Amino acid sequence: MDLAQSILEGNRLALARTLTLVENDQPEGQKAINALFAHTGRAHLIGITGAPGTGKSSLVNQLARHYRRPAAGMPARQVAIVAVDPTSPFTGGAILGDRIRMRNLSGDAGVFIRSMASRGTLGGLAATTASLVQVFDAAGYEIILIETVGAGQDEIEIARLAHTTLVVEAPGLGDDIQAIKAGILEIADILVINKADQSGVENTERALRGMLELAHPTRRPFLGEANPTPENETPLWIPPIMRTIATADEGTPELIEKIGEHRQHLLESGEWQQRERERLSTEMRMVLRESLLQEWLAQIPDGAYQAALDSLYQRQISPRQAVQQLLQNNKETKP
Ligand SMILES: Nc1nc2c(ncn2[C@@H]2O[C@H](COP(=O)(O)OP(=O)(O)OP(=O)(O)O)[C@@H](O)[C@H]2O)c(=O)[nH]1
Ligand SMILES: [Mg+2]
Repeated sequence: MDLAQSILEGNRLALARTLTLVENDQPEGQKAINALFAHTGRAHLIGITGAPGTGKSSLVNQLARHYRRPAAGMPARQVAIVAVDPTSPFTGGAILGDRIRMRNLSGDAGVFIRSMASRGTLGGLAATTASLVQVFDAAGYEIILIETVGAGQDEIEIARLAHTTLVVEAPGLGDDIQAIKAGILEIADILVINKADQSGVENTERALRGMLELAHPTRRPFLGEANPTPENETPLWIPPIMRTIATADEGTPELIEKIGEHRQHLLESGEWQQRERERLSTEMRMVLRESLLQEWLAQIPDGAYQAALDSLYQRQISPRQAVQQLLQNNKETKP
């Protein structure tokens, strides 16, 4: 079966098989991506991240339902959900929990849910997620929801993949400013206070607002400086704070509207195209670096790399000297 062709024809089995091949870094998976790549670039990638247990999966579930059954006049969108779980071996239960919470979506052919357990081998979690997303994009999934847990380097890298990133907080957690990692606030396009049925919502919102002002100070002209002409400036997006109750499906339509506004903002400001280009160039650079390294390592004399490392470990040479020596020796030993 030609996987790429079958995927383009809407074959879900081919899609599932390709996702597995891609996740396991199999050459067949890469071959499919090569054939599919021209069909990518249409999906809206939406990242959902935040501390464990804030209700991300419940929220993703509601978002997907609304995208499938939109308000009158809007077309239903095909939705893919990628649940990224970097600590999977230890939290197998959490994945199962996600599957159960998302059960009211199963049976809908317009939704495809994928839990990602492996870190992949080439380029790590972010690179593997990027590849999976490309497959979904080509397959015609217009909305791709990517759920990640926490604020580690992996999560931030994955968030950079998304066009729109939602950072989900819950009352109680947000009261402690220390609990909100500055890094994760920086990547937020929309802040969501979920579990708005619980007490402490106001405190959380106040804390978030305070942090937002630090992260995104509103620009005022200095004394004597001409007022910046708004027409000439790229409009600034200040992350809005939204409240939701995912378990009662409250606030979801408003959240979807904000997500749409953010998309519109990206398109009108030119940031959409800029983000796409940055992402693609980063991906190409990553692959190039890795390929050059592997190729070069394969053709240097046996033991040369280890010898350089040993000298380095004994502090006879610095890391730069080690590299210089390797590059030099390699040139000299070439015919
Ligand atoms: N009261 C209340 N509970 C909620 C709300 N949203 C989710 N929950 C509950 O919070 C718990 C965690 O929800 P999940 O959706 O699994 O949270 P998560 O952020 O995906 O969790 P991890 O993926 O494990 O980090 C579940 O018991 C949900 O039923 C809400 O708006 N209000
Ligand atoms: Mg979850």
